[in-house]
Amino acid sequence: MGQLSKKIALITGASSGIGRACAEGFAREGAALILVARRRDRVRRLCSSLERRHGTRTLPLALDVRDREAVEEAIRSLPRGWTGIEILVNNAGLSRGLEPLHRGRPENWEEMIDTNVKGLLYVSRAVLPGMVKRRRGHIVNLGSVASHEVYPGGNVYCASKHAVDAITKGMMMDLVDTPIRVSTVDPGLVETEFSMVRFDGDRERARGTYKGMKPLKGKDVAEAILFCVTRPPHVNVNQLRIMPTAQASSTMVHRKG
Ligand code: NDP
Ligand code: 8X3
Repeated sequence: MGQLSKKIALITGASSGIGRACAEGFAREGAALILVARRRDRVRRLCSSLERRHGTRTLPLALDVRDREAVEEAIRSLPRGWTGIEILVNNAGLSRGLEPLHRGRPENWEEMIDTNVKGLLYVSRAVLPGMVKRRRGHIVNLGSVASHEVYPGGNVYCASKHAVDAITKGMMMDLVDTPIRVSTVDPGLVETEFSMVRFDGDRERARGTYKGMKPLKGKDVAEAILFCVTRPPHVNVNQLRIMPTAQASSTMVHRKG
């Protein structure tokens, strides 16, 4: 029996990186998983693989979290046996570009704000009423070191993660008279597809982000998230910051060579 035995968890951004590692970790602990991302094939393959390897009960959900109506409809029409979501991991997110604001692309700003801020709000708004009604639930938001610091070129991405921090704190206040818990897990550099997305598929530039240092892996962050959701009901981990040992802040990273 795992620590999350039969609990239903919905993880957004499960097709890659931290979300995918979370799905693996939650599956090992016996959770039933609703896995959300836009890349339908990846999510389906992951679900089949978790079912085969861990006997996990899974529901793949191809969904763009920026589409408010689609999010509402998907949560409203969850099949029988999937409606009692106990854990929501708001992980879907991305950065686009690293230009100074005066050279930035407004369509990149929109994509980051629509995904990292509005997408998180839409999914939370759709899932939370059920949690409040059942008086059970835990929401884990993926923040970042960028929720607390700003770095050159990080302008709008950092603003979106500062917003995640404010929303998390607001949720804690709004839910303080319920048993529902809210946490934010805020990593430093994690080697995922994040930098490939930020630099529009430029592999060399993406690799440069982690050059000469050992970044976190998705699994390291997934373990931190698992820690949050496996505490006793009276314990809420408000915020968990996790960095590579070679990173002291957004801008201070020790690199060899
Ligand atoms: P990845 O690029 O590896 O994964 C991002 C995930 O988000 C993918 O599964 C992607 O799936 C999904 N996603 C993106 N946009 C949408 C959307 N509109 N609707 C649904 N799903 C979407 O990056 P990470 O795993 O690193 O990022 C996960 C989270 O962690 C993000 O919120 C990021 O800001 C945060 N973070 C990352 C850090 C890092 O250094 N990597 C550090 C700190 C925080 P698909 O494309 O299939 O939709
Ligand atoms: C992602 C890590 O340092 O690029 O949130 O902001 S960083």
